[in-house]
Amino acid sequence: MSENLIASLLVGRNTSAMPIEEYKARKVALVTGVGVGVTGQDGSYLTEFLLEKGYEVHGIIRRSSSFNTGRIEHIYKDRHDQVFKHPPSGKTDDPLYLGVKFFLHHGDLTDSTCLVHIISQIQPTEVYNLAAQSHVKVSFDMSEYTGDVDALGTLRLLDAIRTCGLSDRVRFYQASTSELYGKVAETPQKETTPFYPRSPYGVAKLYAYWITVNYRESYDMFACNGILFNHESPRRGRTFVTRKITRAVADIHLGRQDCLYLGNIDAKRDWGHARDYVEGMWLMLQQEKPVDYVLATGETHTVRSFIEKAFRVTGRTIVWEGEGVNEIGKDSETGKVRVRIDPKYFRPAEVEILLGDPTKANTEMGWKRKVTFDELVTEMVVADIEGGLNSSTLM
Ligand code: NDP
Ligand code: GDR
Repeated sequence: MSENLIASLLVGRNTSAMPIEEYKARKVALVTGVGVGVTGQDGSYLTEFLLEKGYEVHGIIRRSSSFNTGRIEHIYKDRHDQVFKHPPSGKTDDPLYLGVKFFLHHGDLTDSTCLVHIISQIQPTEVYNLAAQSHVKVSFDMSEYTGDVDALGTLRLLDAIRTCGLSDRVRFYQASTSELYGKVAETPQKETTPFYPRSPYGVAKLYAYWITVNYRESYDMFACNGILFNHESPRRGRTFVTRKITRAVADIHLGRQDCLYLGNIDAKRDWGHARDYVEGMWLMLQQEKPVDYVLATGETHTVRSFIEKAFRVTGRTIVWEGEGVNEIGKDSETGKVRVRIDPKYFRPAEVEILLGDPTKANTEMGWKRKVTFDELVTEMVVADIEGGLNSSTLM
């Protein structure tokens, strides 16, 4: 059965008769990884960004027994809600009205059938594959699952586009990562730096990277990889180190916590703000040709220095004593121990340093990060203090 015949048998929008240029002129995005509850950092920022650009946005979410659209609550309105049918201002650019262009679909990257079905229904012009088991430490405990979602999930999505006969009509973005560099071959890392992943997550993402390149070369698809260095925000998942730190600093400030337990505080990362990075994702799909780009700040900082800066936002100075697993961080004024090392957070293999070179993205796409390291840390700490004061569970 030909791909086009399969596509025509599927229930969906009738775009098959539409000339290719007319099809491509539409602005319909499919985003995986918009998340329910407290995940989906990038998906939520990207969805906002695309809605503001006038896109119709479709998000894939997994079924959850505790359904909670926390990250996207402000842009997702129930279809029967009178508010968005008649926005208070009467203007179609009212943020409340934007919700009318945002749709959620239940799906999973482990389920090919549902991916084919969703793509055939919505007939997207751009697909952003952000869904992943994205926690590096967890990938050591759930390596097979991580491979299934992060590696094969990408293959399933690319194949679903082909099965629907849309290879020449869809632009595809793959959320690749600086974890590909792992045990780094050179510093700073750029598009040509060899890969040496150090975790089941990194290895799964390596497959995803290459299958994206392979589909571009084999089927002439507009498919590209964004090799993104760490990016954070107040919406960052709570178990990633930056958010774990800013939440603890806020809770210590509010008298709700005594001490923060961490693993390797000498690891170095190139941390930017997620809002800047989703713009880079979109820019990659607006280029004339599909090309892979590094997005990074070009600065690296230790986890230790993130901790110091975060405490400083609340007026506290941390001084360090001891060595190795016995090292502690004390409040210089009160002498209270605020940071301790817990080896359970060490990884079987660590990525010691990451530092990206974003020159290519800067010169070819005009992309540059806007938010500095200090601004990022401050925004996250302040948001966690405000969230703590409001006892919000959505942050
Ligand atoms: P998050 O972990 O916050 O979000 C990942 C999303 O993927 C969640 O919404 C999760 O849904 C969803 N997901 C997980 N498994 C599946 C599945 N089987 N099917 C469908 N959806 C699934 O990640 P980020 O927003 O931080 O990152 C987005 C992407 O970018 C990820 O692929 C990540 O690996 C990559 N990346 C991130 C970087 C960063 O610094 N943030 C840097 C480089 C790459 P649920 O809520 O149901 O769990
Ligand atoms: P990373 O982010 O592994 O770089 O992956 P994470 O914030 O988890 O770790 C950064 C560094 O901090 C060290 N660390 C700790 N990490 C966590 N999570 N918890 C701790 O208690 C702790 N103590 C020290 C880690 O060892 C590490 O060196 C993120 C994810 O978003 C990936 O999906 C993405 O691909 C990469 O960034 C780029």
